[in-house]
Amino acid sequence: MGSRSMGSRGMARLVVVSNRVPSPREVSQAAGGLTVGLADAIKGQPSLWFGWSGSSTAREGDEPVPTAIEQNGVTYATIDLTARQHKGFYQGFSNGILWPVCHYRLGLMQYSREELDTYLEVNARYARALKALLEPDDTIWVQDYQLFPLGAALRRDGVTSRIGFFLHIPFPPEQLFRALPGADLLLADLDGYDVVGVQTEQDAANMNGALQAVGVAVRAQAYPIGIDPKSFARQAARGETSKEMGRLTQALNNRALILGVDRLDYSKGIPERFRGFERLLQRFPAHRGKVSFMQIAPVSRGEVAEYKALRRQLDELAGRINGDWAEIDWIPLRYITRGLPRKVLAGVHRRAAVGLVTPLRDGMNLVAKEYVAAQDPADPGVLVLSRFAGAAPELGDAVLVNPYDPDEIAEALDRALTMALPERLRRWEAMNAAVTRVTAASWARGFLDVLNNVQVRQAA
Ligand code: ADQ
Repeated sequence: MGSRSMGSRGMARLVVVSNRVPSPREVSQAAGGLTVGLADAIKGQPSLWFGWSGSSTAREGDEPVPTAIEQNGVTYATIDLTARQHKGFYQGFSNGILWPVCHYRLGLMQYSREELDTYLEVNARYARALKALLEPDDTIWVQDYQLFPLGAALRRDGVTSRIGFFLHIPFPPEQLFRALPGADLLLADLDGYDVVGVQTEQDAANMNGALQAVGVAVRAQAYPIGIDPKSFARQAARGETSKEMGRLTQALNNRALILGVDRLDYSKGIPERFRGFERLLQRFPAHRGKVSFMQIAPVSRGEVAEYKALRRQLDELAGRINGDWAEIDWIPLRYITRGLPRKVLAGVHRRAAVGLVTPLRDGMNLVAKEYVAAQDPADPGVLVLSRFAGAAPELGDAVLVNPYDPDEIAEALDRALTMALPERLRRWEAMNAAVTRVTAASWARGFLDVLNNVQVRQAA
């Protein structure tokens, strides 16, 4: 087996690199999938977690000096960026260019060559700072779209260790990705990795098509990510007896709850979902006054123009739908732009008769898996899920919809709200088996077992 199973003396150190490094406290209380999976992977073995500190106060021209803290055998090392680097690398190329392209939204890409250059510059900066911290036996695992070129940058600096890369977001078809100026460069840089992982078979096929088209040898494989279903189910059951849940019960007044939970992001299809709910009220009058749709969508990337526009659009849409449909004793749509504590969120999931998860495109979508894990096994709710979520192939027993069609969302909602218990049970059991089969921990283990078994490269 790989070096993870070797005696502690020979155990390779695991080096995780991600754009943001969680604090030791965030790791110990890890709630979201990525941190849970990685926290589990680093547990019990010497590890280093490297990335950006969150500060953009570095001075132009200064070489970064990592700040390191150690806790429970894990070293957390971070570097600062300059304000210019943060803007060009993070807001600009990562979130304003790569994010829309990878989510099939070429029209939203605001390309600038300067931002591509800053992206490459910051990746080279990460590589230099990381190299100084490396030991010969390290296994390096790079996370996500902010760091496509990091492996190649490390190789250029002479690093021969095993390096893996996992892309958390979708990878679009070759023709679409290669419309991005600089795409071929990013694809060529993937050759710096020994193992490249993506979420789904579709993403792997797309990426491999692109790699083949530019003559790059490395190939991607699907490693779908999961959650920690046991702990989420436990939190959901516990959350049910909380004070907040009492208030929710009162507010619902026996109405069925439809729930949406997402970061406020245009990839999540929230406006389309609001329209789908409105179509339900228009076309299926029996539900009027009997359902309550709650959308929890904490603001994210609030400084990027597209996200500001989306927020305005949702404010307006929510106001209009409520204005058109509310009664003196009924508000159809509740819209919250703040996050909720994990326990409360899990309890709300359990309470919801319908989990409405309709991204236009999503790498995986952990919210869909969390909704399933949170259900009461004796009386589960129904998941309405976009065909374009990475979770759809695993959760084929959801009511699947095309999220661009409000009528299809309305029909799926009607079906979910009227579904009899035996069908709900059958669907939930199949989905729960899938959510239990692939967890955050098994995802990380699966990837690292492959990575730890590749041949280490020879020094050039
Ligand atoms: P995200 O786009 O952030 O992740 P998702 O997979 O749904 O999407 O994960 C979000 C996490 O944040 C979930 O654990 C969820 O519970 C939590 N969260 C969301 N809204 C919240 C709220 N209102 N309050 C509290 N918590 C909230 C990216 C990719 C996904 C991929 C993941 C992991 O875009 O496709 O599944 O990485 O690989």
